[in-house]
Amino acid sequence: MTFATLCSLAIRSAAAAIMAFQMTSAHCEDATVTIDNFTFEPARLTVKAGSTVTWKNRDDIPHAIVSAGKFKSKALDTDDSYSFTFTTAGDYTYFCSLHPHMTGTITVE
Ligand SMILES: [Cu+2]
Repeated sequence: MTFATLCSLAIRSAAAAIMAFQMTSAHCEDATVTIDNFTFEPARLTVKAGSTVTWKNRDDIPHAIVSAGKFKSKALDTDDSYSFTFTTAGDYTYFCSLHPHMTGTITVE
């Protein structure tokens, strides 16, 4: 095997690695909102259209996520999660139906 062949093989595998990385990052738009101490963290989140946001309850009491007319979870016990896929751009405000002072916003672009 010549040096030139080795070299082109190395370039090809590097290119394959970069492509694999780009394909992986295209799926990295999905995001998680953690619920802890009566707070959505982060309270404001921006994602691309088509992304799935998952809320995970880390509190030891139940919470529920409601965005009027858009989505609604059941009451989430500790370590329960709820996911919603946002297909349309816009601002989605939501709150906890059990503790309405808990609010958050998902911005979809
Ligand atoms: Cu709550």
